[in-house]
Amino acid sequence: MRKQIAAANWKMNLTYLEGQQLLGDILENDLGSKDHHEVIFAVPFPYLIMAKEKTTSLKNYFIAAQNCSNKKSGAYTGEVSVDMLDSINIKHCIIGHSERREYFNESNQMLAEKLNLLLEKDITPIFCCGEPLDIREANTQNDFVETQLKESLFHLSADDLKKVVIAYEPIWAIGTGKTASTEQAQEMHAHIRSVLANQYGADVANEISILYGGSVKANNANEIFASPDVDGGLVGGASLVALDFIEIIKALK
Ligand code: G2H
Repeated sequence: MRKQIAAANWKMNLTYLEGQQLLGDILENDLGSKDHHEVIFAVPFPYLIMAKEKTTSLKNYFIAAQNCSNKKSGAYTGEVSVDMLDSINIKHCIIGHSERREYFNESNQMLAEKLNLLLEKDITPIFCCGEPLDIREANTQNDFVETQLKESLFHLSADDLKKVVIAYEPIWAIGTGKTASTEQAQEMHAHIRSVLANQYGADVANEISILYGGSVKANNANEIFASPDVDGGLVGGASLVALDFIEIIKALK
């Protein structure tokens, strides 16, 4: 079975102490023990080492950065490099979240550069894609997402592609309380898998975990995750409440 993943994206929320408390509350339930399950916490940069220390002895729990630089090193004030993440043993990193694409002008090309740097260090990229509302209303979301995938991922070898986790996040569903319907999610996840299959073959495409993101909550995770091509979720708001995120972990197939 493909890896089923519950990934928390804390975004720019919580103080250090609040983050420590939240992690402690979730980890004392140790829910990530099924072999094909992974629980990932994408925490702000200053909390990475603390979070890493709290999870190192636990199976199937991982800590992710929420972003990384597309530059290797040098005079880029305020940036955090892949080598820095590697040096503190971080093994996952979100890239291309729509908030970064929109507010920080991240392009598909820039994300391809980040992917290369991450894969060189054997860090799993959680690559986000997804369409804005006007594209959904024009019913051109399949082409839009296909272009994101092609321009950022298709230079990779099949072996490298297999290391990538994809997160489909329709922008109109992020933090809005609106979720894609299970049919809309399944349809797009199947489309993403078929785009990958056309380029890399069905065996490769079938190995890739595709997460859904956008207002995943404790009360809708079961239904969303049940779809055959949905392999878990990237969760924002609901990952900030221990009991809610625990329910979401429990909803993994
Ligand atoms: C989408 C998601 C997490 P939320 O951005 O990446 O956030 O669950 O708050 O919609």
